[in-house]
Amino acid sequence: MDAAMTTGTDGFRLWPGRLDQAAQTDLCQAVLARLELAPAYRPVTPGGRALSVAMSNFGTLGWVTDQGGYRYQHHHPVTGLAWPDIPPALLDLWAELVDPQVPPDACLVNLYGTGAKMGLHQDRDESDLTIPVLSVSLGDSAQFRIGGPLRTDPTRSVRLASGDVCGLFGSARLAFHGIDRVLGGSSRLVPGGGRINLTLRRAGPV
Ligand code: MD3
Ligand code: FE
Repeated sequence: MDAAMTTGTDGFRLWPGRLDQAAQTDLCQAVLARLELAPAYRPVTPGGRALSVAMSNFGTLGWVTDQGGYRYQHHHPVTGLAWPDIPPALLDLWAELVDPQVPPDACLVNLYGTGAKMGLHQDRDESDLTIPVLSVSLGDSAQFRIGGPLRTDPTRSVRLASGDVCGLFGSARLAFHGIDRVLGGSSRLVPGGGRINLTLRRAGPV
């Protein structure tokens, strides 16, 4: 049993400060280097509205949204290139905290500038919705909201800071969740400020 704390929503696990300062710096560097090859872009919803969050992906599959809908695909929608590899430190984290037998094949990169947020939603575009999701936060802190499997379920708010890792296991996997706001200027990790969230998933069949 490690030091992870379990919170009120069953299956939501938070490891505060799981990455130390050196690990955060190294991971941020690994992410920024890959974004040179797979630039973050502002996706649009199927309804045609631009998200306030900029996105890119690492891994064999990347999550995209456009007027054609939500899906996973092998190529960056702007460059047409394959996504860069998932940083090895993230694969190690998944093996330790989730499952060494079934690795993630998708790492969504969310970049939050001042004023960016993400509305309440479920993640359900993956082929096996019983496989957990693991999320790593870097840079500015965020006010994260998580509820239950119904949009109308009560929600609670959790502060996610740089170096925090959270896991969505069991019933939390289908919980509605979102980012209410980012606390600008709360970290100096990301050059130019802002928040980077890295979400590891198994999107394709096992
Ligand atoms: C709860 N990202 O990319 S990470 C997303 O901070 C997303 O960028 C947020 O929601 C962010 O889909 C939240 C924490 C997280 C990730 C996946 C989840 C919470 C989750 C899946 C199910 C339930
Ligand atoms: Fe999500």
